[in-house]
Amino acid sequence: MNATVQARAAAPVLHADPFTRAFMDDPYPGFAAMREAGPVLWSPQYECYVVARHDDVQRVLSEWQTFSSAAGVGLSNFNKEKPWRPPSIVLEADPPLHTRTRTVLARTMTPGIVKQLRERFEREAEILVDRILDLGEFDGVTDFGELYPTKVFPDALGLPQQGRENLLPYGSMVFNSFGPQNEFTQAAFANADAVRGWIMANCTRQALTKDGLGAIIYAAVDSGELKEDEAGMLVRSFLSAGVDTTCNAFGNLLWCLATHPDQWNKLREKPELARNAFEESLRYEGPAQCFFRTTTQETEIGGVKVGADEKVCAFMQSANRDSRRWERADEFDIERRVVGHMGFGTGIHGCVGQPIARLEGEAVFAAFARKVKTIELAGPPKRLYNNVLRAFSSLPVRVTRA
Ligand code: OVM
Repeated sequence: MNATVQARAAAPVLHADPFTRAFMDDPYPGFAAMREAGPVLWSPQYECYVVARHDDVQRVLSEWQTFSSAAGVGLSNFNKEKPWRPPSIVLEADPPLHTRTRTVLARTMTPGIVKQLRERFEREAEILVDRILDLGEFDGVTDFGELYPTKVFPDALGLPQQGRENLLPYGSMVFNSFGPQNEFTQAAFANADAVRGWIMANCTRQALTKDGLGAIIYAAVDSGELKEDEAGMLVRSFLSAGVDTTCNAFGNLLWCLATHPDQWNKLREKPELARNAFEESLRYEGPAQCFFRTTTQETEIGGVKVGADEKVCAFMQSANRDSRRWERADEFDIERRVVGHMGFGTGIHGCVGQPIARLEGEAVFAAFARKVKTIELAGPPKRLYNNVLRAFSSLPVRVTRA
């Protein structure tokens, strides 16, 4: 037995398959079993390690020197397999490349820019909430969760109107591709060429308005920080990470409110809790379940040896429910002190878009809290199956006006 095989054999075995409908229907017992089995598990099925406890997830996502992103943050190891698209120059990169590209992205989401966007975002939130109140009974995914981020975010970026229906299918391709090649990946890639074609065509300088966040990225070309094609790749990152995630987060929080009347009443009484309610929903029912890293050298996790060039899957949503870290981990509590959740990841790759995601969440759910009196499910929700995103495909909801 060589050292790698020996190390693999020393970790407890993960028998469950997290990338199945049965697991996704209710992942929490599966996550609890992973956390109980040990600090790090070995999945013989996927030939990867798995961490599911809060502290280990936090460490794997923080120690970028040992747990690299440059070989991909999905199951596929780019050292061994060709990626399906040119790797992201921020997500699928380590310093120093990552530092340079992230600096430019962060510049598009400063407090000053968020402040400028707020008025528009709040106006659109009012329109959205008025529309669902007019409907009375509506679908929390297609009439609510998907509508807002697919408008305000591309508007802010400076993307043309034509073809925006490609944004969600592209997000589905990107996030499914982080998992194994299975039925979900296959379905997501059904119309891949057309979707990818539109995305790439609309990442160019000419496609974007002169006054949006996209233009700020292209300004970094003019100042010599980026090459022209790198700016296009960073716009691609916005389109990959910025739409599907927020849409699903909105659906998930709506479901939380419809099924936790005590929390809904608290929010209705205090609409200023909207920002923390959104944050708590990212802990309790976050849209991003896991990301992978690749070991750059031999290391150990909780005393278990892990070899070099091994894939490690960090289950952020399990960390978010770890009772080692959270009191009443399985309770949805919008007044909880929720800092330290892994819904945005953590470390140098922690979500760069979180100021905009929070702005969207706060704007929509503050308007919701002010204008809505009652909320309840109007039928059984249906799950959307995606290797990495936790989401509903349909969420029948009934609301009445305050
Ligand atoms: C990117 C990208 C894609 C998906 C997610 C993400 C969570 C980034 O293309 O850079 O961050």
